[in-house]
Amino acid sequence: MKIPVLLCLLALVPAFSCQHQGHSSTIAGGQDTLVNKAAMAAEVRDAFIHAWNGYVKYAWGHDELMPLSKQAHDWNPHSLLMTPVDGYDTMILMGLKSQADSAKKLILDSLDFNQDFYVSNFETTIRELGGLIAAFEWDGDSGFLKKATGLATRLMPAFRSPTGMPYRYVNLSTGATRGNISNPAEVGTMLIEYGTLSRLTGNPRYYQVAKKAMMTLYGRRSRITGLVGSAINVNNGKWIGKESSIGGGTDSYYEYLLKSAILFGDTDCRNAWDHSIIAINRYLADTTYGGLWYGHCEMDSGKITGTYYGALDAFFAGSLALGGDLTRAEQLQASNFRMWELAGIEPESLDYAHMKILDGTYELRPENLESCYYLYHYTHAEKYLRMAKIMFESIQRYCRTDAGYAAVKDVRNMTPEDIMDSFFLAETLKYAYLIFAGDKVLHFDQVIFNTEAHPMKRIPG
Ligand code: DMJ
Repeated sequence: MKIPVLLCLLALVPAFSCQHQGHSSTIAGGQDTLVNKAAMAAEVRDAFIHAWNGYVKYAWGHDELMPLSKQAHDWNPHSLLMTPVDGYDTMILMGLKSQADSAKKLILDSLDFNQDFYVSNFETTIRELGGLIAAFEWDGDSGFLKKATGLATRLMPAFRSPTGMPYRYVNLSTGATRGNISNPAEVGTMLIEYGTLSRLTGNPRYYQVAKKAMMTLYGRRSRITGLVGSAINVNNGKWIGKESSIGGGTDSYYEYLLKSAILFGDTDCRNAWDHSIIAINRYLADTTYGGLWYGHCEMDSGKITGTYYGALDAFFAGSLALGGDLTRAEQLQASNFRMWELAGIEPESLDYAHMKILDGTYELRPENLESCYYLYHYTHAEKYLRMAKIMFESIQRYCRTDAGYAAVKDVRNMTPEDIMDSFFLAETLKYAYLIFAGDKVLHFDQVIFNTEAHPMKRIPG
């Protein structure tokens, strides 16, 4: 019974065939030999070592490696060691002892947050604060917690707005703020980090400010649809952009409602997620064009404004799975993989109504592999191992350089770009590794990942 049904489905769903060069079998079919998980985990680990070696050789002490020019890039006038901080817990999980030792020494000896410049509150929270907290959780050295607490103290002035929703930028030395026009992701992606810090330090203040920001934003949802918009003034709580989606600028707000509900047993967050997911599926889910996608609409009317989807949206299959909706999660992951296969690597943005690439950049993003990891965890279906293998192999093929891994300027011609973002080490390679290495390395059900893939331990009570 099983095989003919599967074959029929495959005939109806061309998206499940691997079309680009080098892959002749199907994802769902059983023609391939089983994926050798141990060999794949070793390959991903080697890829991490290669990326890290490039950083060590050409960008040591800086934020990021430029993998083509073999130079260093800093986000600010002074490095905040973005790559080592973001990549540290991946080294621990991969058992890379000597790399972890040298990264740890660099971080503990020279990471200094007393800097007179403005940083993005969101990026610094998810990469630096999240990275340092996870470093403490998995390494145990209190030096990491001290750095994390020092950083949080410097970021906290960002929340001093009339509404409690944070400003986008904060000066780490003076506490001055700027950027009152923000978005759901930058307002509502703090509670995993700040809440965990409260748990670790016993100081409830961190939890309180981050939760207030998130709940204030939730309170500003449309009374008609239940959706949030794209841009909000944190001084008066008025929406400046009313386009609603699950994509960039909104994504991790929804992710954190669900994850905070699970990590902290927070009933307000649970309630907000339960209501939001109904609205998302009612107004943004789109099955008109074959498969399941999530598009854009106007937040009050629910009127569709765009059939756009992209690399960032791909995280949502994982959130659907974590939220218990495995049916939609599987459908969306099939679309995610279809997007990946369109040019051999996923684009930043796609019009799914016409399967037309709108922005061909690939920034070494993790979300597609992240969702694949969630789906494999929940289903143990071999097809997700195959998807992950294909995605990882195309990164090897198109992004690997002699100094590290490079983003792609346009996946339609695979021209490389001189960027290796820190999330490649924090997220992309971590999720790829965890798919193949499995629960022996990290028990999925015992952690919640922040949006930068830093695993926070689930502590009962
Ligand atoms: C990461 O910094 C985080 O995953 C964030 O939530 C979205 N963008 C990047 C990765 O694509």
